Formats: sequence, C-alpha cells, structure tokens
Amino acid sequence: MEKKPMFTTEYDFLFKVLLIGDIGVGKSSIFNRFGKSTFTEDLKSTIGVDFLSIILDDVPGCKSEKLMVQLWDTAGQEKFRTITRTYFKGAHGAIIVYDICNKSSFNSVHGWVQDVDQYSTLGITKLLIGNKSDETTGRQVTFEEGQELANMYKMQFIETSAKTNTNVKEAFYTLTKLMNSAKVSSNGGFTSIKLKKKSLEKDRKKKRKCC
Ligand SMILES: Nc1nc2c(ncn2[C@@H]2O[C@H](COP(=O)(O)OP(=O)(O)OP(=O)(O)O)[C@@H](O)[C@H]2O)c(=O)[nH]1
Ligand SMILES: [Mg+2]
Repeated sequence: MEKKPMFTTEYDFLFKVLLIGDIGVGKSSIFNRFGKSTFTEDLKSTIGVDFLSIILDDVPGCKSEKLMVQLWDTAGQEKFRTITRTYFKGAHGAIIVYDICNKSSFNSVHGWVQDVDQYSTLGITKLLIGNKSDETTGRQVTFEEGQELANMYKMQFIETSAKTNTNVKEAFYTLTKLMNSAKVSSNGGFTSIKLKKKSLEKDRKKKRKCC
C-alpha cells in the first residue's frame, strides 16, 4: 500500500520547492497528485499560487531525517510571469515541467531555466519533468530529447503522469535527495544553501518558559 505523506509540524530541514512551466503542462495536477493523492480532468488554470507542506521521512539515503518540502504551485499563464518570479526568492528547488504532447512547452524550458538562474537567490537544485507520459498518441517530444535538454542544463530528468500516478513520487524524492545532498555538500563550501532547523513544539515550550 502506498505510504501517504505525513502532515506534522516537526521537521529537521525545510526545502522550498517551486513547480514552474507553461500553462496546461500539468503543474497543479502533479501538485495535487503528490500532495493530496487526487487527479482531476479539466482542472482550472491556476491564478496566483497555491502551496502545501509535506514531511518526507522515507527518502532513500535520508531516512534518519524528517525533511519538510514546502511546495509552491505557480501559474503558467504569461500574464502571471512577473508575480511567479517573486516566489523564486529563497527557493531550494525548482521543478520545471513541460508537456510531452506540446513541443512549445518543451521549447519554453530554456526561458524557465533562465528565470530560475536569474531570480533565485540560493544555490537552487533543478529537476526537469516531461509530464503526461500516459498519452499514447500525440507525443511531440521524445524521452531522448527530454534527457538531452536536461543534460545540457545539468538537471535530473524524469517523465511522469499525474493522471496514472507514474513517477510522481519518484520525481519529488529524487529532487529532495539532491537538495539534501546540496545541503550536506555546503559544509564543503560547494553551495550556499541555508536551511532552517525548527520544531514548533520546541518553540511552544520556549514560549511557556519565558512568560
Ligand atoms: N493525460 C494527462 N493529462 C494531464 C496530466 N496532468 C495534467 N493533465 C491535464 O492537463 C490539463 C492541465 O493541467 P493543470 O494541472 O491544470 O496544468 P497547469 O500546468 O497547472 O496549468 P496552469 O495552472 O494554467 O499553469 C488538465 O485538464 C489536466 O487534467 C497527465 O499526466 N496526463
Ligand atoms: Mg495550475
């Protein structure tokens, strides 16, 4: 049976992750599939942003830590692009999504990578997702093309289907593992990622003591 994400207030490290990409590529569907275990046909286009937090305590290679992923689902519509960029600040991870049946959304990946590099403030970890892999007809971007583009930008690549729940969890776990390694390697001076260590329970105890 699939393990449901844990919703709790205690965690060791917090990672802010953005879902970005063109309109209609399936960002909200990936967000809903991973965060809420749901999928809706004909989902409405996102206006503004949506966010949720999930604790992951079973990421391979990071099992001794509770890692909180704060996931931000952004709007792909061009008119929201300026607002979307304001959310890049402080992000540890960016998932750039394209639709394998929409070549134009694939071509847009270059622009999204540029945005991430220009507007993010930390040593951000990027992951490329080719979504809607369940579509058997109408594919416009091959797996190899996706992989090649990801290699070009030194990103990990994965094809997913939010509809059939294929590789969605794997995508998030892959990114979380990479962000966690970036955090570890920061000791060696390779990145400047800053992470918060926090427990709301500890905070509450502190408050009780002080007053
Ligand atoms: N076949 C298939 N359809 C999908 C998949 N993921 C999303 N869709 C459909 O694609 C459409 C757009 O999905 P959304 O999740 O709203 O796309 P979005 O990237 O959030 O779009 P914006 O919010 O406008 O930027 C919806 O009708 C979804 O049902 C998938 O994996 N397979
Ligand atoms: Mg959306």
